[in-house]
Amino acid sequence: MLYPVENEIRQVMDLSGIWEFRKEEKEEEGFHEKWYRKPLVHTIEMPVPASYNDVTTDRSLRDHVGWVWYEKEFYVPDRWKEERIVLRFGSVTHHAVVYLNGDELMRHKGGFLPFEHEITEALQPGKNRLTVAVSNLLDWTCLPCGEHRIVQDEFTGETRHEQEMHFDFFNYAGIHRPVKIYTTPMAYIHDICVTTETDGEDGLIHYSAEADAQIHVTLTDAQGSIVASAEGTSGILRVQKAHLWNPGKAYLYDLEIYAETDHYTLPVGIRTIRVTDRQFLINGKPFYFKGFGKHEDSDIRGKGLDQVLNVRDFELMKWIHANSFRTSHYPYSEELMQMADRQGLVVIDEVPAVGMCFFDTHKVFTAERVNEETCAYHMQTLTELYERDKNHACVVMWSVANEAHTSDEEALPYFSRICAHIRALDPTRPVTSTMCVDVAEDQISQLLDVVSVNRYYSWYSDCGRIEVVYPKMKKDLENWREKYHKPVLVTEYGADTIAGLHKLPEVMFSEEYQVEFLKENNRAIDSCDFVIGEHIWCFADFMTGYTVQRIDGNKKGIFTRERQPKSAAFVIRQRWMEK
Ligand code: GCB
Repeated sequence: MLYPVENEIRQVMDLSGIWEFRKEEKEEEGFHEKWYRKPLVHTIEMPVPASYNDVTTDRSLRDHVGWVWYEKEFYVPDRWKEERIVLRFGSVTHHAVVYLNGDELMRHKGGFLPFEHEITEALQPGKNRLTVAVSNLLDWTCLPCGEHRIVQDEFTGETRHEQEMHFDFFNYAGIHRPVKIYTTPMAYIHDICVTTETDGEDGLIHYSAEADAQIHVTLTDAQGSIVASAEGTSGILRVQKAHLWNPGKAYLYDLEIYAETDHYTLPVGIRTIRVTDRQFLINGKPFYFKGFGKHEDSDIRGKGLDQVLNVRDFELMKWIHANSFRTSHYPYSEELMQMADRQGLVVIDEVPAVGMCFFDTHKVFTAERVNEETCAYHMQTLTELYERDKNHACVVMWSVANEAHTSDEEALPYFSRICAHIRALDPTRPVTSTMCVDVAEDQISQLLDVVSVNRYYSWYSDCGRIEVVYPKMKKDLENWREKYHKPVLVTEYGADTIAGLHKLPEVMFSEEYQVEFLKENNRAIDSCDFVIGEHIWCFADFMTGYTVQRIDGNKKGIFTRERQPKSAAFVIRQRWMEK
């Protein structure tokens, strides 16, 4: 799926700004009363893109479970008459029903990926009205997984939704990424796919384009000189003495695709990826992952796209000498992925498969678990993610889930299908999935190229006992190695830390404890030569749901939620500078 671009042919209109907004008070009243038929009434102003939860002072909106409604009026210029016009959402969390001028246009499930629909015929002359119903409800067929039920309020007797989540971040919702209207000519370039390899000093770009007309492509280097060209919908471009896309040293060529009346520019980085039994190779050189699991999260905006924040986050990652991050626990914005391509940050791209329980081993809940429908939807989400991100040089590995219950007996058949699916889509990138289970119980890492483990010794177990970290972590990592003979990546380790809380000797939640905790984990990591990297949990503090384990969110950030350093940041900076 192509990102909308503007050039001499294609135009883009961004509908970001203030929209009309209304929360449902009664379940599905907006659908029953057909709120999409007429302009919304009883509205408040709501910014787009943003989560709606923290913008107002209304607790019932922050904690709302169910549907809310957005509306925006817009015009398209008369000069677009001959064009094909498309309406595109960067993401709406988690379900969207879109109406144009009172008629349903499209539906989308999944809160972190784009969707679009051609509106050329549906547009009316003059003013148009766009209405979007948005729901944050999650069940076992959704990613992330959740459970919701309709309950009767014991005091008022009214029914309402109750939502249970099995993941550790606040269930922010709304129109989180830009809404755009873009044009193409009637005969247009539908899609492009590139993969790259090297041949000695030369780079090879395999391209294939889907278009309504004859294709001509050229490749320009960063100076604007044409270095290769080809005809036809697919082919190979040879770039002599190619500049490779390297971590921390990105180099992007522009692939210019011309199709009679259409033109599209795709930035392309030439690089190779290979995984051996103990190394992760980028351009044939061993790559050691230094970085973080992150979140798209900030005060007031929630998960809404914020380029100020994105630039700050990348500045901080460069300052601390990080070279990579994982899009825990869902795909991040396209704008962020483009920044990673430009700045040479390496990305592990994760689908929103978090909170996955397979088998009701303990019979704690009566609800269902991950099922056939989840699996089909999981595959569809992987397809959508692949379609969106396939051409990014920064994406070096797919993560198909976070901390699924992989000790459950259904996990192996389930993940066999999931891994086969992503490998069939993309044979060029390795596959991983992060693990929290005990190595002896894990059923699925045989399916993966890299074993990724999340570990919290002296935090969730052996609370306060820093001295257990080194022996336990070392043994644990060695056990994974022994069982699977694959490279091991530590994808999470971290301790909640209240910025400004200082204690000597170090105690849990103090800045000193976080420093010692990380040092001991790093000592264990350094003692294992099969470990290919360390991603600290977490880049910055972030908001979570309500639980007594969290005081105003998860505080395992190396940076605060305001993106300022805790003491550990300086220690990690020194380590990564030298590593
Ligand atoms: C994990 C999860 C992450 C949590 C983290 C924690 O294992 O993958 O989502 O936030 O632990 O802090 O407990």
